[in-house]
Amino acid sequence: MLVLYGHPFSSYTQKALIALYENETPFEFREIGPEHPDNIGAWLERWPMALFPVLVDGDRSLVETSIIIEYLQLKHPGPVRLIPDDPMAALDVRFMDRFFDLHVMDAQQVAVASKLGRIPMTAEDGLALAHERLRKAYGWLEGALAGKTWACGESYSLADAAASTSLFYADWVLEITDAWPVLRAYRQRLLKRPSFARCVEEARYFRPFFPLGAPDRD
Ligand SMILES: N[C@@H](CCC(=O)N[C@@H](CS)C(=O)NCC(=O)O)C(=O)O
Repeated sequence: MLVLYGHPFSSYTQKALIALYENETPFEFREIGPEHPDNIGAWLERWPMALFPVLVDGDRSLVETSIIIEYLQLKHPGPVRLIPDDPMAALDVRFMDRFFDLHVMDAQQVAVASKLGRIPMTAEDGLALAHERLRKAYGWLEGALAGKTWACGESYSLADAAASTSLFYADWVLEITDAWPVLRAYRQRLLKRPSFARCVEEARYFRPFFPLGAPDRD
């Protein structure tokens, strides 16, 4: 049985959960939190970098969500293939996955990390920098997503898993208004995808803990 260590409100945990839910892959979820000290010990033993999620498959521990999702497709494939078989199409998917992690998720995390005092920057400066970076990313995505259903065309992929969670929280840091209509509509489509809709529901309880204050919207 696969085991996933993570937290339901964590964006990267949700990215891995999307892949598991898409293919209805059986797994056991072990929540990281003060109520589960055993899980914390087991998680840190497997990944001293202290980041989640971590996927455990027998003797093997996997970290980094993009790698976890690639691994699932190699070792526990299902009907939904999140990385295309065609190598050039796969390259496009991997690029967009990197874009969402590095230019959307990382950007919004600056606002959160500065608010929590985890980086040497005031919360005000952190929010300003996050806004600057997100405006650039939203602007680029507005063109890159034009005419597409999903990040790389008509097939839902790894890139959409990354987009779902990064855009979900980015919108809470800098709202994706009508100034970016293509991106706004894409985020709405992502929210309707059953695998991600399930993640959003499972994490709803934790919203009061969002460090910047969660807005009253999905
Ligand atoms: N690049 C990593 C990022 C993982 C990551 O940043 N996880 C966050 C949660 S979303 C974390 O573990 N943060 C540590 C903490 O909150 O203490 C991945 O793709 O898995």
